[in-house]
This record gives sequence, structure tokens and C-alpha cells, in this order.
Amino acid sequence: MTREEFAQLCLKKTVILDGSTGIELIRREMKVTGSIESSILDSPDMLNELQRQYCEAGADIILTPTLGANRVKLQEYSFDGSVRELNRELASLSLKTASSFSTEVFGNISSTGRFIEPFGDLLFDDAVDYFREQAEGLLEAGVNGFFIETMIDLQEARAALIAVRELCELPAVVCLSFDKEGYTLNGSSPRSAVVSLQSLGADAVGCNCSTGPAEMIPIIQKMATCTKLPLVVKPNAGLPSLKSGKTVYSMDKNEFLSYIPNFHKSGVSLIGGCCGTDPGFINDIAVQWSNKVPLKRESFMASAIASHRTITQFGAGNFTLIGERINPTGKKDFQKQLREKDLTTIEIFASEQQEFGANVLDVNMGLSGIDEREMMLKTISLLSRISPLPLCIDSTRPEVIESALKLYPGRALVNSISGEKDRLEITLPIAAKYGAMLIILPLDDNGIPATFEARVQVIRKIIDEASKYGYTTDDMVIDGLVMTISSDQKAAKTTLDLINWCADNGINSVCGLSNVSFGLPQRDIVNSAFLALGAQRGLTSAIANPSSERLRKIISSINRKGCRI
Ligand code: THG
Repeated sequence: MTREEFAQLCLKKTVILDGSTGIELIRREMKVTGSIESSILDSPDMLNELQRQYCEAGADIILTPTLGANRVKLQEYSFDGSVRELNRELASLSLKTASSFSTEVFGNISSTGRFIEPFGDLLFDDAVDYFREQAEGLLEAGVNGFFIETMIDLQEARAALIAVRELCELPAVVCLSFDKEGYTLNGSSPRSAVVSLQSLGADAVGCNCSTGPAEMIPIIQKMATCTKLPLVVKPNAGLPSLKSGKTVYSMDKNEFLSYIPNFHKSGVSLIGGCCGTDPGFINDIAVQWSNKVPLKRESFMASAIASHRTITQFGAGNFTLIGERINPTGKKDFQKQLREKDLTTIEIFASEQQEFGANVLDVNMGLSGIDEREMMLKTISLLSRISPLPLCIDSTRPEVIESALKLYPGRALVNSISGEKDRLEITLPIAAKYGAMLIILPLDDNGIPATFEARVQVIRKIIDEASKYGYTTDDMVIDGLVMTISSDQKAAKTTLDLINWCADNGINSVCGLSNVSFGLPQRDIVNSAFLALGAQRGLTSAIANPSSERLRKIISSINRKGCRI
């Protein structure tokens, strides 16, 4: 099944998924020794019987019984065989059963049970390797797509999706598990999750397990506001309890079914069940919903970046303030600290800038005599844990950007892509792989074009190049390239004209506001005056120092009036 075919299917009908596999097999008294996955290999007939029932019930997609078939989980059961082979064999069983039906088989990937850096000690690269190994086995069997689910950590979901995308262009669905309050175990929000996963190339996003259907409705509604992707729900049949030594789920299929109209209204396209559901549930869902066309979702939030907790949207009438301070340029004490790998000031800059209303934090670790990559990673790791604000990764070095984007548990803004050859050939594909949003600098290997027209030409070329990786102008913020006014007054006018051009073309714009006043006294006044001029031309964001009260007042007046004063 191609990604396009999957997208079409999700538009055409409510896609019916299967219900519980492992739990249902245990309820049917499958003999378990070691992991459920290896036990299934010993009872292939029981799996065949269950999956045949799901296909007969009307499931459009069933999942391979490989939920825990990753190296880390299997090691808990002292599994010493080949992870790839186990996945291939299990997937082959499902594919064989489904071959008599028009049902697709998606390879199921789930949590390792460990937390990944920056939230835990499992290295991100190692996690990607474990998921790649599993996905390779599933692919060898010939699965039609992937279903990454029950993820309690956005970072782990990212790792699994990146592994799948490194291997193939098959459809990939990603579901996380949220608690009653609507966050994953380590605090990822539904909006952050979908913004991040959409940018990494997921084909559908949603939630499964953990709670019953009632708690999933507000989560899905939040997701629907900021993704254009099809939405998925796979609730548990209520909450589990122990009855005479057996785990039972509180909800019967009629009660479960009573929530589905609400899911439909909230924009869900794919429905199945998780723990406690069985072919009877899926049969009734299919009978009532299979022929219903999912709701058309018209608008969604474009131009959003995300930390693992919150999102920031560029444009849409709000001015975005990117705090400039985590940058050693011109700060002697901070430079000394960075040379000693001391992050105290970074922590202070992060919280001060947030208090002063920053919506994003720029992080620049460009300083001679330090390991820029190491310090960038330390900073991202710290900020991901202590600050809710999304990050703007400010570096000229592709290897720094690559490591930073990999580690960042969200969708970052890359600062920046220009028309220079190495930026287009090296940095742009890296940014695309990790789904970053881009700051576009209108300069190329010949330097900064002097005229407005020549700058627009460079921008058009970069937009063209980026579109080859699936980028649209919604994923870009164009930099007006502010220079100090003390050396060239004409340059400021070119910058303003470019901002105007962005506004006329509906593209977001940014400027490094403090550049304008380098070498001048009373910098705050000059910066503020230039912000007002930019706002008048439709500027939608600035990299600036949020501690200036004058600046903040101008921003609040922009926000009151819409983007153009
Ligand atoms: N465009 C893009 N990114 C950028 C810039 C840009 N990143 C860097 C820079 N320009 C924007 N950031 C800063 C950060 C600090 C200063 C200026 C621009 C600055 N620092 C004071 C100094 O050097 O004297 C120190 C002030 C302090 O102590 O806070 O001026 O244009 N895409």
C-alpha cells in the first residue's frame, strides 16, 4: 500500500482497525512461556484464529503481533535469538491469515520500556537502531505499512518513526498513550506530539491504550487543531480490574460504541480497540461505521514548531518573539562559563526570557575554543527538561544542526538555510529528515545581494530547492537580514522592502533585530524603532532581547492590531 493510497483510504471511509491481540490471546488461554511474542510462535493457530476473526469482522488493517518484539523488551525475557527473524516470522503469520481477505497488515512497533535521552539514559541512536532492526524483519515479511503505538514518550515515537522512514516509504501511523490529564507519562502534550510527528513524515497520528474512550475525546480534539493528518483512536474497553485473579475491562461493546459518534464528530478517520476489546467489538464498529465518510477537516495550524510540551505558531496574527540571549556574542562572563562547560547562565537566560514573553529560544553556541556540538547538545538536553519553549537551533555547522535536531524532542526551527551550496546540499536535507521548520537567509555563495530584486531571486531559488524535500512556504520564515545601520543606511530599506514582500506573499518573516544597532549608543531605542518600522511592513517575528520594556510594548501593540500596525 502506498502512502497516497493510505491517504485516499482515510478520506473515503472510516478505516476499521483490529482490537487487542496479546491480551485477547491470554484471555483465550494461550500458553505463555517467556515473552508473548515468542509464545505466539508456539501457538500460531490461536493467532490465526483471532486474526481471521478480525478480518471477518471487517478490519481494513490488522497489526502484526510484534508489540514487544524489540531487542530491549525481549532481553527482559532473556531472548537470545534473532530479533529480525522473530519479527519476520510473526509478521508472516499475520500476512498469511490476511491473504484470504482484503485486509492490510501493518507492522506493529511499540515501546522499549526505557526512556531515551534527554529524558533517560537510552541513547537516541541506539533506540533508532533497535527499531530499525525490528522494522527490517517486518519489511522482510512484506508488511503493508507500520503502526507505531502505545508510546509514552514523544522522543521514543520519534526514534521509531525515523527508523521506519530511513528504511521505506510505506504508510506509518503513530499513536501515543496519554493519561487522564491528557499528557504522556513524561509530559508530552497531544499538540506537540502531532506537530512533531507530522513534520517527521507520519501518515496518521492519534492515541491508543491507557484510558477508555471518554478520556480520548479531548485529546483528539486538541490534535485536530494542529494537524492535517488523519486521526486515529484505539481506546481500551474502559479501565482494568482484577476479578478472581483475572484482569477484566469494565466496558462492554455497546458502551464502547456509544463514544464513536463523538470521535467521528472530532474528525477521527481510523478506529480500532486496544486492551479488553475483541472481534465482537470490531464487528459492531465495522457494521455501524465502515461506510461512513470521515469528517472533512478544513483548517489546521500551519507554521508551528514544538517543544515536547508546547507549540508556537508563526503568523496567524501573533508576533513571535524569539529570545536572542543564549548566544555568547559580546558576553564576556557567559563565554568564560561556556569554556568551563557551566550552564548556569543558560538556565537563567531561559527562564528570564520566558518571563519576559519570549515564544521561542534561540540557541547559539558559536564560540572559538569550545566544542560547539557538545555544548549545543548539553544545552538542548537541559532546556528540553526545564523550559517549555520551543527552540531555534542557531549554527552554521551542519554536524551541530544534525546532532541537535536528532536529540531535540519536538519540532525545532533551524537557523538557518541560505542559498550557499553547502547549506542547500548538506544542511537542508538534514533539516528535512528531522522535519525542522526553516529560517531562510537571502544570501548565497556570492554574498548578500545588494538589491531587493536580487534577494527575492535567491529566496525563490531556496524555496524551489526546499520544495524538493516536501517543504512549503508555511514551513519557512524569511530573514530580512538586518545589518547595522551605522555602516549602511540603504541596507535597512532593502530589509524593510523584503519584509513587505513576505507579507504580500503570505510568508512569515524574521529579523535579528539587535544587529541593527551594533556599534551605536542607546541600542534599545534604535532596536525598538526598527521593530516598529518592520511591524509596519508586516514583520511577523524577531530574534531580540525580550528584557527591553520598550520592545515588549511595541510587540503588544502589534498583537493588538494584527500584524501590520
Ligand atoms: N538572523 C538570524 N539569526 C541571527 C541573527 C540574524 N542570530 C544571531 C543574531 N543575528 C541575532 N542575535 C543576537 C544576539 C546578541 C546580539 C545581537 C544579535 C548582541 N549582543 C550584545 C553584544 O554583542 O554587544 C550583548 C548584549 C547582551 O549582553 O545581551 O548585540 O540576523 N537568522
